[in-house]
Amino acid sequence: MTTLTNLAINPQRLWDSLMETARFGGTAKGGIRRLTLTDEDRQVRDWFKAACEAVGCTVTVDEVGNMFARRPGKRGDLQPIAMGSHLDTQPTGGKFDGVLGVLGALEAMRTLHDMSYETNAPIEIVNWTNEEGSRFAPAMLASGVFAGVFPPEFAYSREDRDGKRFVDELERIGYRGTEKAGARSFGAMFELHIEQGPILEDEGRMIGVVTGVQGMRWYEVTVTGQESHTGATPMYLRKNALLGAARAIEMINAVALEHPSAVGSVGLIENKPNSRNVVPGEVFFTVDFRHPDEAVLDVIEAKFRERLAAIMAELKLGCEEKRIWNSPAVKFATDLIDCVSLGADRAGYAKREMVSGAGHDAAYIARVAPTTMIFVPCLGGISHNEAESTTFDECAAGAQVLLNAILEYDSRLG
Ligand code: HGY
Ligand code: MN
Ligand code: MN
Repeated sequence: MTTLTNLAINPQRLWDSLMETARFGGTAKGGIRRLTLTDEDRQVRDWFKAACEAVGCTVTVDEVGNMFARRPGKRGDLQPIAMGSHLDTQPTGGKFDGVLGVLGALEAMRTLHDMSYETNAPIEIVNWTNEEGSRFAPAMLASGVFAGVFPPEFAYSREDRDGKRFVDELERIGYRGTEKAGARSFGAMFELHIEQGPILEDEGRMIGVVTGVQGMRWYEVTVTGQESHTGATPMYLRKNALLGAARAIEMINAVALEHPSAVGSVGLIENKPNSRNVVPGEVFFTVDFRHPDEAVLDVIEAKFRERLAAIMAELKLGCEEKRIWNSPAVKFATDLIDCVSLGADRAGYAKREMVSGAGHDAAYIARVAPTTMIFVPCLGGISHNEAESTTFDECAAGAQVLLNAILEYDSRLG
Protein backbone atom coordinates (compact mmCIF):
# COMPACT_ATOMS: atom_id res chain seq x y z
CA MET A 1 0.00 0.00 0.00
CA THR A 2 1.58 3.29 -1.08
CA THR A 3 1.19 5.92 1.58
CA LEU A 4 1.72 9.66 1.47
CA THR A 5 5.13 9.40 3.06
CA ASN A 6 6.88 6.88 0.76
CA LEU A 7 6.28 8.25 -2.73
CA ALA A 8 9.85 9.22 -3.66
CA ILE A 9 10.77 11.09 -6.83
CA ASN A 10 13.67 9.89 -9.01
CA PRO A 11 16.36 12.59 -8.66
CA GLN A 12 18.54 11.26 -11.49
CA ARG A 13 15.64 11.18 -13.95
CA LEU A 14 14.78 14.79 -13.03
CA TRP A 15 18.39 15.90 -13.46
CA ASP A 16 18.70 14.07 -16.80
CA SER A 17 15.55 15.83 -18.08
CA LEU A 18 16.87 19.22 -16.96
CA MET A 19 20.17 18.62 -18.77
CA GLU A 20 18.52 17.11 -21.85
CA THR A 21 16.13 20.03 -22.40
CA ALA A 22 18.88 22.57 -21.66
CA ARG A 23 20.23 21.82 -25.13
CA PHE A 24 17.20 23.54 -26.69
CA GLY A 25 18.76 27.01 -26.87
CA GLY A 26 21.85 25.93 -24.95
CA THR A 27 24.68 28.51 -24.98
CA ALA A 28 28.46 28.08 -25.00
CA LYS A 29 28.62 29.48 -21.45
CA GLY A 30 26.28 26.76 -20.15
CA GLY A 31 23.11 28.83 -20.04
CA ILE A 32 19.99 28.85 -22.20
CA ARG A 33 18.75 31.36 -24.78
CA ARG A 34 15.19 30.18 -25.36
CA LEU A 35 13.08 33.29 -25.95
CA THR A 36 9.36 32.70 -26.02
CA LEU A 37 7.79 31.55 -29.33
CA THR A 38 11.15 30.94 -31.01
CA ASP A 39 12.13 27.66 -32.66
CA GLU A 40 13.96 26.69 -29.47
CA ASP A 41 10.75 27.23 -27.51
CA ARG A 42 8.91 25.02 -29.99
CA GLN A 43 11.54 22.29 -29.55
CA VAL A 44 11.18 22.22 -25.76
CA ARG A 45 7.40 22.36 -26.02
CA ASP A 46 7.40 19.35 -28.36
CA TRP A 47 9.71 17.48 -25.96
CA PHE A 48 7.50 18.36 -22.97
CA LYS A 49 4.29 17.27 -24.76
CA ALA A 50 5.79 13.90 -25.69
CA ALA A 51 7.13 13.34 -22.15
CA CYS A 52 3.72 14.06 -20.62
CA GLU A 53 1.91 11.80 -23.08
CA ALA A 54 4.41 9.05 -22.29
CA VAL A 55 3.00 8.91 -18.74
CA GLY A 56 -0.61 8.89 -19.84
CA CYS A 57 -1.36 12.61 -19.68
CA THR A 58 -3.66 14.38 -22.13
CA VAL A 59 -2.06 17.60 -23.38
CA THR A 60 -4.20 20.63 -24.32
CA VAL A 61 -3.01 24.03 -25.61
CA ASP A 62 -5.03 27.21 -25.12
CA GLU A 63 -5.38 30.26 -27.35
CA VAL A 64 -2.21 31.93 -26.03
CA GLY A 65 -0.07 28.79 -26.05
CA ASN A 66 -0.42 27.76 -22.40
CA MET A 67 0.06 23.96 -22.22
CA PHE A 68 -1.90 21.72 -19.79
CA ALA A 69 -0.95 18.05 -19.23
CA ARG A 70 -3.76 16.31 -17.34
CA ARG A 71 -3.74 13.00 -15.41
CA PRO A 72 -7.19 11.85 -14.27
CA GLY A 73 -7.98 11.24 -10.61
CA LYS A 74 -10.54 9.00 -8.88
CA ARG A 75 -13.04 11.84 -8.84
CA GLY A 76 -13.60 13.69 -12.08
CA ASP A 77 -15.94 16.05 -10.23
CA LEU A 78 -12.99 17.59 -8.37
CA GLN A 79 -11.12 20.54 -9.88
CA PRO A 80 -7.54 19.60 -10.83
CA ILE A 81 -4.50 20.32 -8.72
CA ALA A 82 -2.08 22.20 -10.98
CA MET A 83 1.73 22.36 -10.85
CA GLY A 84 3.02 25.01 -13.21
CA SER A 85 5.80 27.35 -14.30
CA HIS A 86 7.51 28.31 -17.58
CA LEU A 87 9.95 26.96 -20.18
CA ASP A 88 10.90 30.26 -21.83
CA THR A 89 14.11 31.96 -20.70
CA GLN A 90 15.92 35.28 -20.69
CA PRO A 91 18.36 35.95 -23.59
CA THR A 92 21.23 34.99 -21.27
CA GLY A 93 19.18 32.77 -18.99
CA GLY A 94 20.10 29.80 -16.85
CA LYS A 95 19.07 26.14 -16.86
CA PHE A 96 16.69 26.33 -13.90
CA ASP A 97 14.56 29.54 -13.90
CA GLY A 98 11.05 28.28 -14.73
CA VAL A 99 12.33 25.01 -16.14
CA LEU A 100 12.74 23.41 -12.71
CA GLY A 101 9.09 24.16 -11.98
CA VAL A 102 7.83 22.47 -15.13
CA LEU A 103 10.22 19.50 -15.08
CA GLY A 104 9.92 19.11 -11.31
CA ALA A 105 6.17 18.79 -11.90
CA LEU A 106 6.84 16.27 -14.68
CA GLU A 107 9.00 14.25 -12.25
CA ALA A 108 6.16 14.28 -9.71
CA MET A 109 3.77 13.11 -12.43
CA ARG A 110 6.21 10.38 -13.56
CA THR A 111 6.43 9.18 -9.94
CA LEU A 112 2.63 8.97 -9.60
CA HIS A 113 2.58 7.01 -12.87
CA ASP A 114 5.39 4.64 -11.83
CA MET A 115 3.64 3.87 -8.55
CA SER A 116 0.17 3.68 -10.18
CA TYR A 117 -0.88 6.04 -7.45
CA GLU A 118 -4.42 7.30 -7.98
CA THR A 119 -5.06 10.77 -6.60
CA ASN A 120 -8.53 11.97 -5.64
CA ALA A 121 -8.35 15.04 -7.90
CA PRO A 122 -7.01 15.19 -11.45
CA ILE A 123 -3.44 16.53 -11.61
CA GLU A 124 -2.26 18.99 -14.28
CA ILE A 125 1.18 20.26 -15.24
CA VAL A 126 1.15 23.75 -16.79
CA ASN A 127 3.70 25.43 -19.06
CA TRP A 128 2.79 29.14 -19.13
CA THR A 129 3.72 31.06 -22.30
CA ASN A 130 5.99 34.13 -22.09
CA GLU A 131 6.55 34.33 -18.37
CA GLU A 132 9.78 36.28 -18.84
CA GLY A 133 8.40 39.26 -20.73
CA SER A 134 11.83 39.69 -22.28
CA ARG A 135 10.81 39.29 -25.94
CA PHE A 136 7.18 40.39 -25.57
CA ALA A 137 6.39 42.76 -22.67
CA PRO A 138 4.91 42.55 -20.11
CA ALA A 139 6.06 39.51 -18.15
CA MET A 140 3.64 36.74 -17.11
CA LEU A 141 1.63 37.66 -20.19
CA ALA A 142 -0.16 34.37 -20.90
CA SER A 143 -0.88 33.50 -17.28
CA GLY A 144 -2.24 37.04 -17.13
CA VAL A 145 -4.61 36.28 -20.02
CA PHE A 146 -5.62 33.03 -18.26
CA ALA A 147 -6.37 35.03 -15.09
CA GLY A 148 -8.40 37.64 -16.97
CA VAL A 149 -5.86 40.45 -16.46
CA PHE A 150 -5.33 40.95 -20.20
CA PRO A 151 -7.64 40.10 -23.13
CA PRO A 152 -6.11 37.63 -25.62
CA GLU A 153 -6.10 40.41 -28.22
CA PHE A 154 -3.68 42.42 -26.06
CA ALA A 155 -1.25 39.50 -25.98
CA TYR A 156 -1.67 38.91 -29.71
CA SER A 157 -0.79 42.53 -30.48
CA ARG A 158 2.45 42.64 -28.50
CA GLU A 159 5.50 43.22 -30.65
CA ASP A 160 9.14 42.36 -30.03
CA ARG A 161 11.86 44.95 -30.73
CA ASP A 162 12.05 43.64 -34.34
CA GLY A 163 8.34 44.33 -34.86
CA LYS A 164 7.27 40.68 -34.87
CA ARG A 165 3.82 40.09 -33.34
CA PHE A 166 3.08 37.57 -30.57
CA VAL A 167 0.17 36.04 -32.50
CA ASP A 168 2.22 35.52 -35.67
CA GLU A 169 5.06 33.86 -33.76
CA LEU A 170 2.60 31.72 -31.78
CA GLU A 171 1.09 30.47 -35.03
CA ARG A 172 4.48 30.05 -36.67
CA ILE A 173 5.60 27.55 -34.01
CA GLY A 174 2.27 25.74 -34.10
CA TYR A 175 1.13 26.44 -30.54
CA ARG A 176 -1.93 28.61 -31.01
CA GLY A 177 -4.47 26.31 -29.38
CA THR A 178 -8.22 26.51 -29.57
CA GLU A 179 -9.16 26.38 -25.89
CA LYS A 180 -10.24 29.75 -24.49
CA ALA A 181 -7.64 30.97 -21.98
CA GLY A 182 -9.13 30.66 -18.51
CA ALA A 183 -11.89 28.27 -19.61
CA ARG A 184 -10.43 25.61 -17.32
CA SER A 185 -10.18 26.10 -13.56
CA PHE A 186 -7.96 24.71 -10.81
CA GLY A 187 -8.68 23.62 -7.26
CA ALA A 188 -5.12 24.69 -6.42
CA MET A 189 -1.88 25.71 -8.17
CA PHE A 190 1.61 25.03 -6.79
CA GLU A 191 4.68 26.55 -8.49
CA LEU A 192 8.19 25.23 -7.78
CA HIS A 193 10.91 27.77 -8.64
CA ILE A 194 14.48 28.68 -7.79
CA GLU A 195 14.65 31.62 -5.35
CA GLN A 196 16.70 33.82 -7.70
CA GLY A 197 18.06 35.54 -4.60
CA PRO A 198 20.63 34.72 -1.85
CA ILE A 199 18.50 34.22 1.30
CA LEU A 200 18.07 30.41 1.42
CA GLU A 201 21.73 29.80 0.60
CA ASP A 202 22.84 32.42 3.15
CA GLU A 203 20.76 30.79 5.90
CA GLY A 204 21.64 27.23 4.87
CA ARG A 205 17.98 26.30 4.31
CA MET A 206 16.73 24.09 1.48
CA ILE A 207 13.08 25.15 1.11
CA GLY A 208 11.44 28.55 0.78
CA VAL A 209 7.78 28.45 1.87
CA VAL A 210 6.64 31.37 -0.25
CA THR A 211 3.82 33.50 1.18
CA GLY A 212 3.45 36.02 -1.66
CA VAL A 213 5.02 38.12 -4.44
CA GLN A 214 6.01 41.79 -4.22
CA GLY A 215 4.42 44.50 -6.37
CA MET A 216 6.03 45.24 -9.76
CA ARG A 217 5.67 48.16 -12.18
CA TRP A 218 7.26 48.54 -15.63
CA TYR A 219 7.55 51.80 -17.63
CA GLU A 220 8.82 52.75 -21.10
CA VAL A 221 10.58 56.09 -21.67
CA THR A 222 11.51 57.77 -24.97
CA VAL A 223 13.80 60.82 -24.71
CA THR A 224 14.05 63.06 -27.77
CA GLY A 225 16.77 65.66 -28.47
CA GLN A 226 18.47 66.60 -31.70
CA GLU A 227 20.98 64.63 -33.72
CA SER A 228 23.99 66.84 -34.47
CA HIS A 229 27.71 66.72 -35.26
CA THR A 230 29.89 65.83 -32.24
CA GLY A 231 32.69 68.01 -33.57
CA ALA A 232 30.87 71.09 -34.76
CA THR A 233 28.12 71.41 -32.13
CA PRO A 234 29.16 73.46 -29.05
CA MET A 235 28.23 71.84 -25.72
CA TYR A 236 25.82 74.63 -24.76
CA LEU A 237 23.83 74.24 -27.97
CA ARG A 238 23.31 70.47 -27.80
CA LYS A 239 20.09 68.57 -27.16
CA ASN A 240 21.69 65.31 -26.13
CA ALA A 241 19.06 62.59 -25.58
CA LEU A 242 21.62 60.16 -24.16
CA LEU A 243 22.71 62.67 -21.49
CA GLY A 244 19.06 62.97 -20.46
CA ALA A 245 18.74 59.19 -20.30
CA ALA A 246 21.95 58.90 -18.28
CA ARG A 247 20.73 61.39 -15.66
CA ALA A 248 17.36 59.60 -15.56
CA ILE A 249 19.05 56.23 -14.97
CA GLU A 250 21.05 57.69 -12.09
CA MET A 251 17.81 59.22 -10.68
CA ILE A 252 15.94 55.89 -10.88
CA ASN A 253 18.68 54.21 -8.87
CA ALA A 254 18.58 57.03 -6.28
CA VAL A 255 14.78 56.86 -5.91
CA ALA A 256 14.95 53.12 -5.20
CA LEU A 257 17.69 53.66 -2.60
CA GLU A 258 15.45 56.15 -0.76
CA HIS A 259 13.02 53.31 0.13
CA PRO A 260 14.27 50.28 2.09
CA SER A 261 13.61 46.95 0.24
CA ALA A 262 12.64 48.80 -2.95
CA VAL A 263 14.43 47.92 -6.20
CA GLY A 264 14.69 50.07 -9.32
CA SER A 265 16.39 49.11 -12.59
CA VAL A 266 16.88 50.08 -16.22
CA GLY A 267 17.56 46.92 -18.22
CA LEU A 268 16.91 47.73 -21.86
CA ILE A 269 18.23 50.84 -23.65
CA GLU A 270 18.32 51.76 -27.34
CA ASN A 271 20.35 54.79 -28.42
CA LYS A 272 19.75 56.35 -31.86
CA PRO A 273 21.46 56.70 -34.20
CA ASN A 274 24.19 55.06 -32.04
CA SER A 275 27.00 56.51 -34.12
CA ARG A 276 30.37 57.57 -32.69
CA ASN A 277 30.23 61.09 -34.05
CA VAL A 278 26.55 61.96 -33.80
CA VAL A 279 25.02 63.58 -30.69
CA PRO A 280 22.19 61.08 -29.89
CA GLY A 281 18.78 62.39 -30.91
CA GLU A 282 16.57 59.67 -29.37
CA VAL A 283 16.90 57.15 -26.57
CA PHE A 284 14.38 54.44 -25.56
CA PHE A 285 14.73 52.71 -22.19
CA THR A 286 12.71 50.55 -19.80
CA VAL A 287 12.17 51.01 -16.04
CA ASP A 288 11.40 48.26 -13.46
CA PHE A 289 10.37 49.28 -9.90
CA ARG A 290 9.36 46.70 -7.23
CA HIS A 291 8.36 46.77 -3.57
CA PRO A 292 6.12 44.64 -1.29
CA ASP A 293 3.88 47.66 -0.45
CA GLU A 294 1.68 49.32 -3.12
CA ALA A 295 1.61 52.63 -1.21
CA VAL A 296 5.41 52.82 -1.39
CA LEU A 297 5.29 52.03 -5.12
CA ASP A 298 2.88 54.96 -5.51
CA VAL A 299 5.39 57.28 -3.80
CA ILE A 300 8.24 55.92 -5.94
CA GLU A 301 6.21 56.39 -9.11
CA ALA A 302 5.39 60.01 -8.21
CA LYS A 303 9.04 60.83 -7.44
CA PHE A 304 10.20 59.14 -10.67
CA ARG A 305 7.79 61.16 -12.81
CA GLU A 306 8.49 64.48 -11.09
CA ARG A 307 12.26 64.12 -11.30
CA LEU A 308 12.17 62.83 -14.88
CA ALA A 309 10.27 65.95 -15.96
CA ALA A 310 12.79 68.19 -14.17
CA ILE A 311 15.78 66.51 -15.86
CA MET A 312 14.26 66.85 -19.31
CA ALA A 313 13.26 70.50 -18.75
CA GLU A 314 16.78 71.41 -17.66
CA LEU A 315 18.31 69.79 -20.76
CA LYS A 316 15.55 71.08 -23.08
CA LEU A 317 14.66 67.54 -24.17
CA GLY A 318 11.34 65.94 -25.10
CA CYS A 319 10.18 62.95 -23.11
CA GLU A 320 7.38 60.40 -23.38
CA GLU A 321 6.84 58.07 -20.42
CA LYS A 322 4.14 55.45 -19.89
CA ARG A 323 3.50 52.71 -17.37
CA ILE A 324 3.05 49.50 -19.37
CA TRP A 325 2.63 47.04 -16.52
CA ASN A 326 1.38 47.00 -12.95
CA SER A 327 1.37 43.70 -11.06
CA PRO A 328 0.18 44.44 -7.50
CA ALA A 329 1.62 42.64 -4.47
CA VAL A 330 0.02 39.21 -3.95
CA LYS A 331 -0.55 37.03 -0.86
CA PHE A 332 -0.79 33.24 -1.39
CA ALA A 333 -3.37 30.80 0.03
CA THR A 334 -2.70 29.87 3.67
CA ASP A 335 -3.92 26.27 3.34
CA LEU A 336 -1.59 25.65 0.39
CA ILE A 337 1.28 27.32 2.26
CA ASP A 338 0.55 24.85 5.05
CA CYS A 339 0.73 21.92 2.59
CA VAL A 340 4.16 23.11 1.42
CA SER A 341 5.37 23.52 5.00
CA LEU A 342 4.21 20.00 5.87
CA GLY A 343 5.71 18.72 2.62
CA ALA A 344 9.09 20.15 3.60
CA ASP A 345 8.84 18.62 7.09
CA ARG A 346 7.96 15.19 5.63
CA ALA A 347 11.02 15.38 3.40
CA GLY A 348 13.14 16.51 6.34
CA TYR A 349 14.31 19.84 4.90
CA ALA A 350 15.05 23.10 6.75
CA LYS A 351 12.65 25.78 5.57
CA ARG A 352 11.70 29.43 6.03
CA GLU A 353 8.79 31.61 4.98
CA MET A 354 9.55 34.35 2.46
CA VAL A 355 8.06 36.80 -0.09
CA SER A 356 9.21 36.48 -3.69
CA GLY A 357 11.29 39.34 -5.09
CA ALA A 358 10.89 38.02 -8.62
CA GLY A 359 7.62 37.90 -10.50
CA HIS A 360 6.03 34.53 -11.30
CA ASP A 361 2.95 33.20 -13.08
CA ALA A 362 1.67 32.22 -9.63
CA ALA A 363 1.19 35.94 -8.91
CA TYR A 364 -1.57 36.08 -11.57
CA ILE A 365 -3.00 32.59 -11.05
CA ALA A 366 -3.57 33.53 -7.38
CA ARG A 367 -6.39 35.74 -8.70
CA VAL A 368 -8.38 32.76 -10.02
CA ALA A 369 -7.31 29.81 -7.86
CA PRO A 370 -5.75 29.12 -4.45
CA THR A 371 -2.03 29.31 -5.26
CA THR A 372 1.37 29.11 -3.62
CA MET A 373 5.05 28.57 -4.41
CA ILE A 374 8.03 26.53 -3.27
CA PHE A 375 11.60 27.89 -3.54
CA VAL A 376 14.94 26.12 -3.59
CA PRO A 377 18.32 27.89 -3.48
CA CYS A 378 20.50 28.94 -6.42
CA LEU A 379 24.24 29.51 -6.18
CA GLY A 380 25.01 33.00 -4.84
CA GLY A 381 21.40 33.94 -5.55
CA ILE A 382 22.44 34.48 -9.17
CA SER A 383 19.72 34.16 -11.83
CA HIS A 384 18.87 35.72 -15.20
CA ASN A 385 22.49 34.81 -15.85
CA GLU A 386 24.07 31.90 -17.77
CA ALA A 387 25.97 31.02 -14.58
CA GLU A 388 22.67 30.25 -12.76
CA SER A 389 23.24 27.05 -10.79
CA THR A 390 21.03 24.84 -8.61
CA THR A 391 22.47 21.52 -7.47
CA PHE A 392 21.24 17.97 -8.15
CA ASP A 393 20.16 17.68 -4.49
CA GLU A 394 18.40 21.07 -4.45
CA CYS A 395 16.45 20.21 -7.60
CA ALA A 396 15.49 16.85 -6.10
CA ALA A 397 14.45 18.51 -2.83
CA GLY A 398 12.16 20.92 -4.65
CA ALA A 399 10.48 18.20 -6.68
CA GLN A 400 10.03 15.98 -3.62
CA VAL A 401 8.44 18.80 -1.60
CA LEU A 402 6.23 19.67 -4.57
CA LEU A 403 5.00 16.06 -4.73
CA ASN A 404 4.53 15.92 -0.95
CA ALA A 405 2.59 19.21 -1.01
CA ILE A 406 0.16 18.21 -3.75
CA LEU A 407 -0.42 14.81 -2.11
CA GLU A 408 -1.07 16.51 1.21
CA TYR A 409 -3.57 18.85 -0.45
CA ASP A 410 -5.14 15.92 -2.35
CA SER A 411 -5.46 13.89 0.85
CA ARG A 412 -7.62 16.65 2.31
CA LEU A 413 -10.10 16.24 -0.54
CA GLY A 414 -10.65 12.52 -0.08
O1 HGY B 1 10.66 39.79 -14.07
C1 HGY B 1 10.53 38.81 -13.33
O2 HGY B 1 10.58 38.94 -12.13
C2 HGY B 1 10.36 37.43 -13.90
O3 HGY B 1 11.60 36.79 -13.89
N1 HGY B 1 9.83 37.44 -15.22
MN1 MN C 1 10.88 32.39 -13.66
MN1 MN D 1 12.94 34.78 -15.00
